[in-house]
Amino acid sequence: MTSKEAIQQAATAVDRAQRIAVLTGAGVSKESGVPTFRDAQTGLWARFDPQQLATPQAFQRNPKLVWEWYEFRRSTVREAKPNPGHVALAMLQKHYPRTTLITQNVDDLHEQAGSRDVIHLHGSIAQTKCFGNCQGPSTLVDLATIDNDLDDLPPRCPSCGAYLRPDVVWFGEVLPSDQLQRAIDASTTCDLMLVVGTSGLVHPAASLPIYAYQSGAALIEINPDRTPLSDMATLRLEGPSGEVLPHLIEALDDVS
Ligand code: BV8
Ligand code: ZN
Repeated sequence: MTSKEAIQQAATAVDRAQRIAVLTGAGVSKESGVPTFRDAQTGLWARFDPQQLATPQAFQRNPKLVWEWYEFRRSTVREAKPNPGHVALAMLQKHYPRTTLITQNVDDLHEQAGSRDVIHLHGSIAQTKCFGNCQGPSTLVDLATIDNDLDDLPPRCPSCGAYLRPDVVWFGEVLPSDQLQRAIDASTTCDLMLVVGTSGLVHPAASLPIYAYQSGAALIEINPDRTPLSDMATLRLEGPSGEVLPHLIEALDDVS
């Protein structure tokens, strides 16, 4: 099937759907210049495996190294702008209000593009919290309000003196239960799920399309590569989301 026909079919499925869920992964931010988790890391981080750094053990073993990795990634995210894929998803939500956007990403590019009420399964790299959550989960700390002694990194919690850390979910940590529950509810009640830019390898996020499929929803996968979720997809739109999603939104004009 040519990609034009596939786009038309996808547009018809979107237009007919009563409730749409969208699950995005790092691939949707790639065209904004934010490397995906599976991309080879660059520069001085090239020799590190993100999965080995994004853990509480790595932070406890070498807090300064992990803190500086996140500072590097934060600076990349700060420079990044939403790409046409993010904008297309915001337009989808606007034209089809019963669309729930669930992201695994820790950037805020969906919000910058105009998406609202985004479910963040893995936290936010822009936020910082006390490692001990001394005031309760999450004890957020505004870095601008503390003196950031560059010779003593990571900075320390002003309340209890523990190290500060990024407000993201590390491997081996549980996801925020309210966000996860909202995501499960959206996945089990939708009749269409768009799965965009995710390798489908990280759980429990990768289970959401399976829940949707098992609940009878159609899945449309948007990804240049195949993933473990591809076999469940009713339709695959092969290509970068920054190109495919705008075509999908354009095609909606012909079907609605
Ligand atoms: C937990 C924040 C339990 C940090 C992240 C069940 C089965 C197997 C394993 C487990 C399981 N349950 C738990 C586990 C362990 C683990 C896990 O899943 N391991 C995997 C790797 C085997 N899960 C966890 O540890 C989770 N916690 O379950 O806790 C628990 C229970 C009780 C008590 C204690 C604990 C926590 C997981 C969250 C980890 N944190 N992020 C940070 O960012 O630093 S996940 C991190 O990796 C990212 O946030 C992202 O979510 C994920 C990477 O996935 P993707 O987003 O898919 O990105 P990826 O690079 O993999 O793929 C990109 C895709 O885009 C590719 O397909 C590519 O083809 C495509 N692409 C490329 N270019 C484009 C594109 N697509 C579109 N357009 C393009 N232009
Ligand atoms: Zn504290």
